Amino acid sequence: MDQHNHPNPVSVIKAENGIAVIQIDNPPVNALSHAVRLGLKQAIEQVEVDESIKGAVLHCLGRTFIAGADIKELGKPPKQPYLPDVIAYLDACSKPLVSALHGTALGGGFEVAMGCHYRVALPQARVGLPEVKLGIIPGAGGTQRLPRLIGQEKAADIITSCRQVKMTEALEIGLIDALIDENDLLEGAKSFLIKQFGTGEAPVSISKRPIMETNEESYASLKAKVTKRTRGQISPIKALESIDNAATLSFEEGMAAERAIFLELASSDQAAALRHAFFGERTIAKVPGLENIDPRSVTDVAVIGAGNMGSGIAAAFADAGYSVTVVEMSEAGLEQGKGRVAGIYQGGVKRGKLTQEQAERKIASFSFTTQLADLSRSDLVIEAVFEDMQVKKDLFTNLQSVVGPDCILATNTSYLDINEIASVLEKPENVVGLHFFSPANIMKLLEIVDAEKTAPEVLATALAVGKKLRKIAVIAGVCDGFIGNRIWARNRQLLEFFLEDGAEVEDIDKAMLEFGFPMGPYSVFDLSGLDIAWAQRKRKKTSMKPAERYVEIPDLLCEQGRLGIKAGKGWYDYEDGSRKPQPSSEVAKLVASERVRKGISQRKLSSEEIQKRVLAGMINEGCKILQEKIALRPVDIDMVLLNGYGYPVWRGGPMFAADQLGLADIVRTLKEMEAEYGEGWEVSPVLAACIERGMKLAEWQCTE
Ligand code: T1G
Repeated sequence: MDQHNHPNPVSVIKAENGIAVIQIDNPPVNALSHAVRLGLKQAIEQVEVDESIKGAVLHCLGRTFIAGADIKELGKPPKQPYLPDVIAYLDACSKPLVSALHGTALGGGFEVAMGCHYRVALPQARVGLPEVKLGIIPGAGGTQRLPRLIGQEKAADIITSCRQVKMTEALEIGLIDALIDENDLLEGAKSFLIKQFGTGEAPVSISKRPIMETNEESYASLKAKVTKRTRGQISPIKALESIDNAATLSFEEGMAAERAIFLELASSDQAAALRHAFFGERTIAKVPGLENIDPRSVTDVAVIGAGNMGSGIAAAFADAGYSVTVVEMSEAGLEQGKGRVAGIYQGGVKRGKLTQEQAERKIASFSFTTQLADLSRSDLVIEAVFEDMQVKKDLFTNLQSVVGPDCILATNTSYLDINEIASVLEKPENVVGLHFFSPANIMKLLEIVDAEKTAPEVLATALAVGKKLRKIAVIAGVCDGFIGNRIWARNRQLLEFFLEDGAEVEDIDKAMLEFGFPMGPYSVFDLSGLDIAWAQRKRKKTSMKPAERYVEIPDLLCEQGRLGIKAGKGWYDYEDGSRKPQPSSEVAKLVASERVRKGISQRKLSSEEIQKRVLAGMINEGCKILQEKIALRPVDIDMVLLNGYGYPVWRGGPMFAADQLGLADIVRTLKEMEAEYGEGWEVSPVLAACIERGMKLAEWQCTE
């Protein structure tokens, strides 16, 4: 049901013992829309004037307590009554109020709860203040009340990490007053209030309490860590500033300062980008044409090939509750595979995420086999074997005689043509690409590759599986590199041009770090090893047009054994087993001599120019992907880059940036690039079409 049109989302129900229930019903997540804020204000006024009411429980219908402000309203001019004012009414209520929490009480939802005198919750509930993730700060007292409730350090941890706090911790640190163990939350909350009446103690609202004591030293160290981690993102630092105010200003002054920061951030580019990411994650799951198609049921999953990728995929499925069989063709391979799977969980033990017993139970839950015949009951088989067309075709041919008619055969190939793999099968409609990113049990991104003959039901099943795996699952069409690797390959080419034209390796890395990527690209290449890309380059070179510019430097590096960190040298030097990159004079010399050989006169490139071109290059390739209908919508491309390639989430993704910066500007940069780089760098007609029609790139439909 539409959140805005839901009638009377707030009502006051009178009950026995003088306790009223303020009930909120605003599906799906009881967001604090304008109607809810208005309803809450009126409800409190009613509670205040009705002499038969001695206290009230704030309770929500549906799957959750209030999950926060209505994100769709953020960024638009706020409408009265504003949330901080509504919460001030709760806070000032002369009758005790208890909020009864279930589901997720997040953001403004938890701020409402902190406006009440008490908080009780079901054991499965979670609370948190995730505003920073939306590029804002808690804007309805969160930064002022939370330090009063639990101290500045803990408040800063919760607000800057955006984590959802479980109830055992919430009770321990004082976020809630009691757990309601019985099934009936509402009854439990009423009993709690009656017990409070019995104590005879007057409740003290959080705003009237002094700030809880804070360990100054560890608070300072937390602040330093946050500052380091959030390079480029404004909201976490602003949240810390506001939490600091809680100690130095009065409650009222602190609230005013919080509001000012909140309003400034709510209309910022970063907040718009982060809202785009929030809704984007949800949009990609809505695929036109699949809305009414029931997915097949999937419980038994087999993964063939237990290398790093295969064992990560197997762990991802096991962690999501699937029954998993791991297949290797030889006993020796299987032993190694077992070792890799065990290694994943032992790593969890080392990092304190799992107990030894939990790890052992997990490891014991896998089946291992060398026989394809053991897969007769599989619902989904994913191959993660060697990237070779014939190997994959043979494997799928053998599989089709073993598995049932509805078994989905998925390939994890990164570059091979899935249409060709499917062509050898009797039921090509059962073939789909499931392109995971390494480590597959950790990385959020999953590209679901829709091949020519993939059945809609198979695609719907892949999406449902992606959701259960808690991945960001994006549908892509078949092409070299699908969405992510295709854009990345283009970007890699550009980074090589920068180098050959005059920038140094470390300048390029610095520019990309400043842009917000977690690592410089050349450091990443060294980390992943240069040999895989080398093999691809050799393969691609054969299909390149003669006029296409080709930079030989990476090949020369590989020929000299500079294969990355694992070789102790790559784009950088790594001395004595260290993983810290040191600029390499050998590489600098090699680059310089290539410039001379090709007659390129060196030109310095500023960080700004590097960043501008990288972005324009990604946008252009993204537009070509749209035009070829490889991606369904621009937002799908953004979600790929944000979740698999380290693109800074607070920038929203390249396609989002194109609209933010203006398409005409992007085209200008692209024309310069086309003039310099030539073949392969033609400006996509999608951009010209959008400009001509006066529309945003975000509005581009895959049906165009
Ligand atoms: N506003 C508007 N729509 C929302 C929403 C919200 N806060 N939360 C969810 N939705 C929509 C969502 O788009 C989807 O719609 C549907 O609800 C179900 O969501 C003043 C300013 C609560 C944990 O950041 O984390 O308070 O796609 O698919 O997996 O300080 O939604 O079906 O059309 O995600 O069960 C702070 C955001 C706001 C919480 C449920 N709050 N939401 O997860 O379902 S800022 C948040 C979530 C704030 C104050 C500030 C999750 C969830 P559709 P879903 P789910």
